[in-house]
Amino acid sequence: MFTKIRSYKWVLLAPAAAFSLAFAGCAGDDDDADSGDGGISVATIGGGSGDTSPTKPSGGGDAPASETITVVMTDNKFTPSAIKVPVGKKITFIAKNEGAAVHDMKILSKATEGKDFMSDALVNPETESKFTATFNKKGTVKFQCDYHLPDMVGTIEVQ
Ligand SMILES: [Cu+2]
Repeated sequence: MFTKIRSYKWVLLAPAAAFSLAFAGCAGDDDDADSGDGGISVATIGGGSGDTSPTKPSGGGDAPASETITVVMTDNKFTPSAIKVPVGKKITFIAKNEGAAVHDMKILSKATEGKDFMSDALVNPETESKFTATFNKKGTVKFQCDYHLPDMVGTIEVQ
């Protein structure tokens, strides 16, 4: 019984020893004692297992499901006035009034999306209005403030 266990251990160890000897023989003619064992395979294994951790932070949860775009309204313009959005993605617009006058933000999307998306009809100074829009057709859609045409306009490029 005892001898069986010992011989079994040797069976396990023997191939490893043979491999490292063979590897040492290939690696160098003179200093195989140093380079033969020399952490090459160990380093590779360590690096491999380390690769799994960076994927977790970049996974980023539910952020890709929707996008929030803040549009600042002053007297009398939108910032930004040229917006790009991905097609089919739910966009939350925050129309933020940082001007002294009343503004609104109306997206003229009725022709392509079946309806216009818009903020509250009256967005008072120092307030904001939040609304959502999903654009299912690629192209360029205009938006405007109904009170300050033709100055206060912008475009949304759906791509
Ligand atoms: Cu306005």
